[in-house]
Amino acid sequence: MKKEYVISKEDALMIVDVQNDFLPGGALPVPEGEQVIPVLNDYAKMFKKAGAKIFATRDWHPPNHISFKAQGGPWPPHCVQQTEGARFSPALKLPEGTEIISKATDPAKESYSGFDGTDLAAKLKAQGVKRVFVGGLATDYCVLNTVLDARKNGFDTVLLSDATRGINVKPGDVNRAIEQMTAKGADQATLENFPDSLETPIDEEHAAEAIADKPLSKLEIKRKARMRPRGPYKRVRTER
Ligand code: VGL
Ligand code: ZN
Repeated sequence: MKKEYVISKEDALMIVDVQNDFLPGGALPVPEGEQVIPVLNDYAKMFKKAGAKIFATRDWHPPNHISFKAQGGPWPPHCVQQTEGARFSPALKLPEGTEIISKATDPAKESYSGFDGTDLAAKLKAQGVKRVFVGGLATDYCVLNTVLDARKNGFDTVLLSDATRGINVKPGDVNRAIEQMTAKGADQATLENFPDSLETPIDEEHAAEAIADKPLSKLEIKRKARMRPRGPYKRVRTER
């Protein structure tokens, strides 16, 4: 039977690192990373409507961060504080009241998790949050470690698997990350597991299609729209 989640004030949405450098044209692009944006916009709208908390984490490195190749780390320089690459994607619609959590700000320390070196756990607990839903970039680094830390901090945790993409430095990394999260008790969900999302009204542009093609559900119509080679996320980073 399909699981159905009902969002309440005791839930939080965690949007992990949807920053220009992790998107096409960025310094460390995650394959298909742009595909998470319209899905996360739907989740954000849904969580906002339900009165749930919304957090957006960002990788926020100093220019000499230990994870950069010049310092002997594995990554090209990315998400350097105050740069265009560190900004959230302009296509990401963060609802009013979204709390921003900056992480990995210490030059000498890598922190993939949004909980590591931040007050995220304290904030969630102070606000009575019991369950967190996590999506964003990248599945095999910051999403993985944020989910594992959410479990360590005692939160019920759900990976939004349609709203995350990974790097796969080694083939299979993403699958192994999902196995690790599942082994620690994280559940997995997609938009189909949120009955509320099906009530999202379709827009004018796609109304004709809805009538012409009756067997498609509203959710499927939205999905089809996302597959087209155009849309708000096509504009990401074209300014370069
Ligand atoms: C990340 C690699 C390096 C992430 C951050 O956000 O998943 N990955 N820094
Ligand atoms: Zn980083």
